[in-house]
Amino acid sequence: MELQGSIIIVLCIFLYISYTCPFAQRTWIARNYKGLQDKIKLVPISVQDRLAWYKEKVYSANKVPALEHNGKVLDPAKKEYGEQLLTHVDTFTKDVFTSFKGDPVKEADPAFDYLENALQKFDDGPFFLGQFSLVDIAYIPFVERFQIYFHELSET
Ligand SMILES: N[C@@H](CCC(=O)N[C@@H](CS)C(=O)NCC(=O)O)C(=O)O
Repeated sequence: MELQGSIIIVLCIFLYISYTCPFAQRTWIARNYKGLQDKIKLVPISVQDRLAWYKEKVYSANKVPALEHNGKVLDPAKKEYGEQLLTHVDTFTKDVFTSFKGDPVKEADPAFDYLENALQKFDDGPFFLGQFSLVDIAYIPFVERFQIYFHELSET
């Protein structure tokens, strides 16, 4: 086989599980159901006897399951919180638009407090989930327009 000049891309995806963990078993079933046994390698670990490298290098919450994709760990806590924030986006925009009919500065306050609070949750970057994600894309087109509206309101 002639490999010279070719680019070989090796995908390394590892699913860390514990055989006794029901949360991990869900992901294991999903991987098998999707026929991804060759692409996602199982790494069974013992929850009772976790090694220090797991917490340090893989998942700081020190729980299973965890999915590592090319050296990057997909954090289940971020996934869950991201889904929560995506579910909330319509409530946020509705609450702010509704506040325009009354006293916007006062009535929109809780809606923005929710976002302020969400932005404190992960500290590995300035975005909702730390690093840039779909959640930022969902919110920012509205937030930047609301910012202009409230800025103009504060000038009148
Ligand atoms: N969905 C949750 C729960 C996972 C979970 O609680 N796994 C248990 C095993 S079934 C675990 O790793 N426990 C270890 C610990 O809490 O220290 C997560 O991924 O954060």
